Amino acid sequence: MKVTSAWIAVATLAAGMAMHSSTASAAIVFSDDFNGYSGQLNWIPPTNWSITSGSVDLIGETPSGTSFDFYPGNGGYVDLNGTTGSPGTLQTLASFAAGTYTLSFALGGNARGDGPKTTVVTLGTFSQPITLAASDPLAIHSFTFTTSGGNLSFADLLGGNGNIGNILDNVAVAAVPESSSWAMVLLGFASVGLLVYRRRAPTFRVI
Ligand SMILES: [Ca+2]
Ligand SMILES: [Ca+2]
Repeated sequence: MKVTSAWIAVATLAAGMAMHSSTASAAIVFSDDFNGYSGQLNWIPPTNWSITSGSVDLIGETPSGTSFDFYPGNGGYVDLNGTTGSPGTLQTLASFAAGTYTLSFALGGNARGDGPKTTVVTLGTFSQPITLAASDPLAIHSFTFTTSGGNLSFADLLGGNGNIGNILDNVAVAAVPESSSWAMVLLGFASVGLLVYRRRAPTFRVI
């Protein structure tokens, strides 16, 4: 095999690998594990979030102590129904640009024996309701989607006891590079490499 065709083979392989692993190379643009906040019923987030309707509680094991620790070992987390009887909407202060994202978060059942609760997750044109039974474990949910952009929100719907909601933790948003732009970047590198090789080629030629 000639070196030039080897170059092309390597570049093609690299481009193919990039296309298949674009999710893995996604860059985290927002994350919150709720571990650094003081616990508070009817929580007023000091940063990152606002409450746009109803109320939520910041509970679990927090720097201010341990309260209502339904999922021990997870530090602080959010009960999406506060203590006002109105389920809450927790919304990021940040607005995300239009694009493709992988959103992951931990969501658990209410753990207090109330009926099933529905949390609606929204980011622009992406919207996903998730209904959990009281005993459903705190588990990772992950979605990759292309959206018009906007703020990310988690909203519990009204149902059952308005002070008892699903439990939210470990929210992360990663921007996923477009496969085509990755391929273009790699094609660019390959072209530069080819030019460098051609310029240097006489130096390495051994007969
Ligand atoms: Ca946590
Ligand atoms: Ca509550």
